[in-house]
Amino acid sequence: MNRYMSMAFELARMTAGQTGKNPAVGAVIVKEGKVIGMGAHLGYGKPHAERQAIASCSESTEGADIYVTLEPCSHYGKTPPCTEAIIEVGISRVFYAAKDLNPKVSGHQVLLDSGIHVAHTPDAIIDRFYAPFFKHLVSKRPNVTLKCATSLDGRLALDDGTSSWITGEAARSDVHNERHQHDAILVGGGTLLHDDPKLTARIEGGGDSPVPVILLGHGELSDDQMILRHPKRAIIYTTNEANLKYSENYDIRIGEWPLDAILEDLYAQGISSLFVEGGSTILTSFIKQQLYDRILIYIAPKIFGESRHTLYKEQFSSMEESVHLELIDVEKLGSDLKLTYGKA
Ligand code: AOF
Ligand code: ZN
Repeated sequence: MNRYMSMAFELARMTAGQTGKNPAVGAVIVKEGKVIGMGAHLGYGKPHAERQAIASCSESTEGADIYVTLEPCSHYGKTPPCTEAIIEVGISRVFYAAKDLNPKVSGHQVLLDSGIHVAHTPDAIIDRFYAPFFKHLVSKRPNVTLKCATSLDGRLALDDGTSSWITGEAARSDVHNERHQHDAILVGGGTLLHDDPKLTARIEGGGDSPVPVILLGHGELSDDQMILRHPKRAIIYTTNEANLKYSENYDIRIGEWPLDAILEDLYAQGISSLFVEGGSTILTSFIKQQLYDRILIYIAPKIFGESRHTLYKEQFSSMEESVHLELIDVEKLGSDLKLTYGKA
């Protein structure tokens, strides 16, 4: 990868997880071998990377080159087209790495038509970085990551339900990093009422906590739930109208909501990535309905023995029917393992 593109990519990577439905993008402006500006898209609805980079320049951009990780946009969305800004300030060459598959975007052609030199310089690592963005753009639902921590024998808890502190410090801080990278975090009513989780992202220097989403079923909220103190307003799907008394604190959505309708509803609210933390009833439903993109399993070096609390709560009558996954990554975190799977 060209070193200016690599610098732009670093800017994009640093802002991953804070741009919501939008992709994280970085841009670097170079003139006569000198970096004269740089910028990143810092949040949903905020100026795009190219405009940030242009605004940061203290000298003329006339005749300069711009390196952008994604094809510049050419449409009026929440912000005006980047192509207009690039043309206006006299940039003469544009290098971009990933093609924007958003059908509204045809920046390459627009720039060419205005006489600018445009080069698409694809890079496998940058394409992989944008794959989740293009996935939800097409599926119109958030990318779903299922997460669970298990014992070596695949149990989520002891038979009596004890499940705290399964994995060690390194695995737990990795989970907080994953939370930070997702727009929303989902748990079932059982987990909420039994464990009273905070559902925040606690990483060094703070962290951007995901919106809590609770599939409460017929359960009833109380006045002392931890999520009351969550920095973001939780969305609660429930069949129990008694929960309407918490409408000031939460976004209460009454009714029988099938999972796919919930995902559509969340996407319509700007949520493009969802981190599902269980419990096992919830994990089972997502797996059974094939509504996931990745499964993260953190395995502790412990044996829980006989326990009802398994990752998948149903039985299969044949090997073919069982859930088949593809192993994507293996990481050692302290004494624990982090396994990342996709659909086979
Ligand atoms: C760019 N540079 O930094 C980003 C781009 O609603 P808007 O105006 O923010 O537009 C969002 C779309 O723009 C998004 O779906 C994607 O196609 C593109 N994102 N484009 O030129 C950027 N973030
Ligand atoms: Zn743009």
